[in-house]
Amino acid sequence: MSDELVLVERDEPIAVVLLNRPDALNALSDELMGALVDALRELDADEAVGCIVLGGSERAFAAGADIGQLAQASPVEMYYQRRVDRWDEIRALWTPLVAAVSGFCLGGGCELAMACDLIVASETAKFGQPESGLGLIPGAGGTQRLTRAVGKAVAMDVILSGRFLSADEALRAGLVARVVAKEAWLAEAKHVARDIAAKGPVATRLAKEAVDRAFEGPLTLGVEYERRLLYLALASDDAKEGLTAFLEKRRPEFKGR
Ligand code: CO8
Repeated sequence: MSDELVLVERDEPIAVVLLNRPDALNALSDELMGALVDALRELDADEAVGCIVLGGSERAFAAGADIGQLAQASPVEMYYQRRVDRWDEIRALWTPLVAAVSGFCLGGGCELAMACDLIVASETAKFGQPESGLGLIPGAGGTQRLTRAVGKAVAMDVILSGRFLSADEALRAGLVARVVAKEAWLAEAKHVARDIAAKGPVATRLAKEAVDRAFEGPLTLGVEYERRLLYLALASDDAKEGLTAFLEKRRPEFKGR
């Protein structure tokens, strides 16, 4: 068993990043988050990687922030060191990110999955924001992203009562994109990632940016923003190749340009 906190496997055009703190159900210590952000940044800079899968183990995607570290944390230090700000770097990645969730996906773990672009879940997955049981509230986007994903009623229930959502409930509520049999959680996420990576890289990156806009600001501005990104996509070599390949009845060869 490796003692690396994060395991990275390149299988181009995708890469798989697995959280690896099995003894603590992948609790997101500062060290683990640092290693994760470094690994993701490196993969994001690699043009050969068209989509990244982020997963944990079969038992747990991640059971939240490291409670031992949180109990020792000085709020003022956390504020000045901008400890939670590094989570924003995950949202700033260009490369599409698929969360592969099996087992516990709680607190900061649920927030990490929601920071990805979409979630593929095992039927065993349990989603929750149990911070209220610790006398805390979510702090890495949970109150905002969960509410936008599932609406106020379910978000209030989950965040205030600490109730876990089953994979099927999460699917019905709109939190996850696909639920699969327990042995298929990682294989299906890789399959989705390969589908994404086979598309035009400029297009998938711009589309991700445009969809994210749906969660910020008014609809008219989002639609205007999308239109400008479409013009940018149209100017790419990938779009010329994709359109020409369709007309010539052949498979496109995208270059990410
Ligand atoms: N932090 C540290 N260690 C943990 C955590 C955690 N979040 N979760 C589990 N562990 C450890 C346990 O202490 C235990 O260690 P040991 O074997 O040494 O005693 C080991 O993992 C296995 O856990 P359990 O024995 O408890 O396993 P069970 O199957 O009985 O229970 C549960 C599994 C239900 C997941 C249970 O472990 C649990 O309730 N964990 C805590 C869940 C939780 O409250 N998460 C929220 C944490 S707070 C948070 O995420 C705030 C985020 C704020 C933003 C980020 C700021 C940096």
